[in-house]
Amino acid sequence: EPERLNLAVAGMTCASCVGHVEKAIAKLPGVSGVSVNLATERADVTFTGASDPHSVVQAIERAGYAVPEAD
Ligand code: 9UX
Repeated sequence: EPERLNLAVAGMTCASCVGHVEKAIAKLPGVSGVSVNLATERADVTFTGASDPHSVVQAIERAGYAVPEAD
């Protein structure tokens, strides 16, 4: 059963930023779907047990963006 995660992503200023974040998350093992929205500044991620929320946050940060503390 896939899990879903919806996270705020800070620092995206253009459409290419969206692509960078999506690509970074999609590479993670166990991620079966990712959709990043520039207007809402949120990422929706579908994943299985091979990944976890912390890995997703780390991937976003490695790509040069941030996940606000509250999210
Ligand atoms: Mo979004 Mo960038 O502008 O190098 S991809 S800022």
